Amino acid sequence: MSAEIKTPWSREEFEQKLRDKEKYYHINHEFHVLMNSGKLDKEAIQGWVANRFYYQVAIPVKDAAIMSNCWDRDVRRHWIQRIIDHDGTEGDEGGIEAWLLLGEAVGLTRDELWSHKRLLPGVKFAIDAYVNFARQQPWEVAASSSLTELFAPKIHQKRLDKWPEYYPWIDEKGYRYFRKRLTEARRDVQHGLDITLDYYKTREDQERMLNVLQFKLDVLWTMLDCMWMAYIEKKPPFHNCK
Ligand code: AHQ
Repeated sequence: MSAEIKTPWSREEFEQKLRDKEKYYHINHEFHVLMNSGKLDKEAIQGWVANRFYYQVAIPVKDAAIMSNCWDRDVRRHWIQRIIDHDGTEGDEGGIEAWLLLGEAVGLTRDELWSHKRLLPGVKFAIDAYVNFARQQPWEVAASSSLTELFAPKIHQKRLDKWPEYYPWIDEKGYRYFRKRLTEARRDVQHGLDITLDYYKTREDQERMLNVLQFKLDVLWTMLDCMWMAYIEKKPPFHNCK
């Protein structure tokens, strides 16, 4: 029997298929559900901030890996902005600095964050898998894996809406990062979407892209699974191996 010839989705259909993946976004992970309903204790909030710091410092490395594989000057002129947004420049200290302020706002020191001493092994494995994916895949494939940010503005807004009410002990200087990403994520998503909708031509390629997006959704979900064990179950790795 000849294989069924599947016609490619239109740009609009393809974009909708990507957006239909929102149900797997980590805003729906029980850890975020507890966080955004005020049910996390201080240790869990501090653990999340400390573990996510590794993700924040990995993003510019991931974006530099994408650029190192990209020969298209115009794409690089756009993509480099993502590195600047996190690493900062003279006068605008950037997202990593803003996350360090979040760390101080929840009662951690900058050294504690930079030491990564609270970084859980499984969180590191998930994030390293994302960076290595960006190193090894064609730059367009790695670029398209950033499209989980289609769903990110909602999660940043949720934190800005809920945290002051549920966690009044957190200094409001910590919220700078979430505010910053509301606009940056929307701009990045437009560029990532344009690249993605242009690159994946055949139906087979388009369906492969859905798996690329699922890989990144799995990275984000797995990070929170590890944090659940450590900060909700209070069972970090080797907790019972005395
Ligand atoms: O703060 C986030 C960020 O800068 C990025 C870059 C982007 C990428 O290149 O993969 N993804 C991403 C995300 C950020 N924040 C996460 C959150 O929950 O605060 C969400 C995450 C994403 O959706 O991939």
